[in-house]
Amino acid sequence: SEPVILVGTHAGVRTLTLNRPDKLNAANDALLLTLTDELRAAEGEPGVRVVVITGAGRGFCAGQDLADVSGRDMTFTEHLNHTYNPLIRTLRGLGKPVITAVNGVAAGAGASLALAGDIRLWTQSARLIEVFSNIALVPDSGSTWFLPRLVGYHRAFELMALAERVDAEQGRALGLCEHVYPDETFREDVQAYAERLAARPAHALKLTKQALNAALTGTLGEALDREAELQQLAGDHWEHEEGVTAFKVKRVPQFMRE
Ligand code: T3D
Repeated sequence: SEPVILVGTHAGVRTLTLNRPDKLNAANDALLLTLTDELRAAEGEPGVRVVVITGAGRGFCAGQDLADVSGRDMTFTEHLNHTYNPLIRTLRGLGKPVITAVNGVAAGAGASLALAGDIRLWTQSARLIEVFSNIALVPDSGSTWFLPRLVGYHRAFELMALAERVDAEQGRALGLCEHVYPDETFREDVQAYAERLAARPAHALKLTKQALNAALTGTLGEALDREAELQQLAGDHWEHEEGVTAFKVKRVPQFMRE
């Protein structure tokens, strides 16, 4: 049978494609566990500098596969702790940038996954829906953490309570994505963006991601202490020397050495 996650690598960019297109890539356990395993595998591969998560077909991810819920031998809490939560933790903890390339509808936990990316790129026809309340569940997989930080408490509550569709234009205005690309060129535009990111200093970006994620939950004092500590790690790395040397001799820095 078809693999639930397709894996491809081109020019330092590892692309993980959710592959249940007939169901808009609704997530079953195999999809969630495989995606988490693939993120962990990407961490260990030096040739992979950026990871892209996207969907096959016309959807990005329609959230939990609702055909898989009844008769399950796990509580909701157990299920989240077994599948979605390790996925979101792994994504945000990964020492490499993760781009969520939202090629179509992102609903429920699929919306959470879309928001969890370090960089979020949407196609023109993408839609994000905090659909949980339609089936009388609460937003999970990090949506209650991501969304209010992006749009504030009140807009987040309204989007969640009414399960309103956010289109690409609104998504960009609300800060739910960094860029919107035309449907016709989306895959190429995502690859080009990812390659641009792959050419940046990987070690410095790893530390930057670590610092930003910790700063979102801590105090200013903690952030200043952490910056001072991580700056030493960045400053001692060859990337820093390369950047400074390139600046002085007026050439483009070459960060793709390893
Ligand atoms: O641990 C736990 O289990 C709790 C975790 C919860 C996390 C969650 O994500 S809860 C939220 C679950 N997701 C939903 O409730 C979304 C359900 N889907 C929709 O509302 C709509 O499909 C969309 C708004 C996403 C897209 O609408 P549309 O009109 O573009 O497409 P469609 O025709 O509804 O869907 C196309 C097919 O995909 C269709 O199958 P068919 O009729 O062609 O055979 C549809 O049934 C299937 N599909 C879509 N979403 C799901 C799904 N099948 C199973 N599960 C889905 N979530």
